[in-house]
Amino acid sequence: MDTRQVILVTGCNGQIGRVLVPALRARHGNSQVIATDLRGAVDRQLDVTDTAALLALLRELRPTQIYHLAAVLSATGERDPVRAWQVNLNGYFNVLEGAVAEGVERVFFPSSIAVYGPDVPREATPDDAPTRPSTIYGIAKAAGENLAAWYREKHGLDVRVLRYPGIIGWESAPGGGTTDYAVEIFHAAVKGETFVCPLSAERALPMLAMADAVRGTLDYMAAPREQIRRASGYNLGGFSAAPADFAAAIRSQCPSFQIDYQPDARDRIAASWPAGLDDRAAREDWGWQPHYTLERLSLAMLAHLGADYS
Ligand code: NAD
Ligand code: AKB
Repeated sequence: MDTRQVILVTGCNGQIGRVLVPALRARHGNSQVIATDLRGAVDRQLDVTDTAALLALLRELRPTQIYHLAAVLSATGERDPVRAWQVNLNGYFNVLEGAVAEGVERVFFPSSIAVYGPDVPREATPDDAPTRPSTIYGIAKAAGENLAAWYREKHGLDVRVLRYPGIIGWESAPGGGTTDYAVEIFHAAVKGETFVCPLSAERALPMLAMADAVRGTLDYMAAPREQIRRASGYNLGGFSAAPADFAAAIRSQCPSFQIDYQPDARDRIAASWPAGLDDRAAREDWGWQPHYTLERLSLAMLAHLGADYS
């Protein structure tokens, strides 16, 4: 691989981009990372569905790597499937085509536990479980995984895929996802508010600390190509937790915390997803190891968000 790295990030102003971009800059240097999004604080504005604009930007900047974060998440996607498909699949296709045309070496595509449907083992779901998703978001992510393998095979493009669980961090706000509640619950707790939970009490999902997700992503992208045996991606596990588990972890620090369960459409989406992931392949192939448990992450969330422990 070229030692000169110029890294383009799409969707930089989202929950993950706001943490990943500073981490990329710390590793590669400020000027080597070009952060793009539709609006907000960006180095360059970019709508990934605008094929001509995307190609022009790639031609101008000649990135060696692209971290393609731009997306419409699961809950929003079910309400606006046309936009979800345009951004999540057509936008990604534009990135892949542009990457081939402009000689990009490596592309990161964040997939999701949403690729799995209700017909897989819910506990420790294996990488090779069938992907028959029930959301438009999951359908686009599953197609995206297959596209990654196809571009690797046909064009030699080094597309790398991680299936993220719900990501939880104090640094940034999530938007439009089914797992957003797992961040919002901590914000409610530190404000002393009752949290109205959109998932039922025992609806367990795989979760992962933002710090682990960012470190794992950078390590995975830096791993030598021969270590990446799975062309269509890896499960990235952290821990499994249900809303009642988060409530208990918060109550151990904030005994007066209250939660009111009012399951909505997000609970039905969550019911179709795994409760936990088997991520042994990531551990064996490129050394993945999460550091945060539910308890450790809960303490860190409350400390960073400024919980009043009285
Ligand atoms: P987010 O919704 O917080 O941010 C997405 C960003 O994409 C936003 O800043 C938005 O402005 C931008 N965007 C939307 N449409 C665009 C377009 N047409 N052109 C350019 N930018 C556009 O998402 P996130 O949580 O930061 O997730 C980043 C990636 O990781 C997504 O692909 C998501 O599917 C994936 N992922 C996230 C999680 C999670 O828990 N956060 C879990 C699994 C996978
Ligand atoms: C969502 O809930 O849509 C995301 C995801 C797990 O892909 N957080």
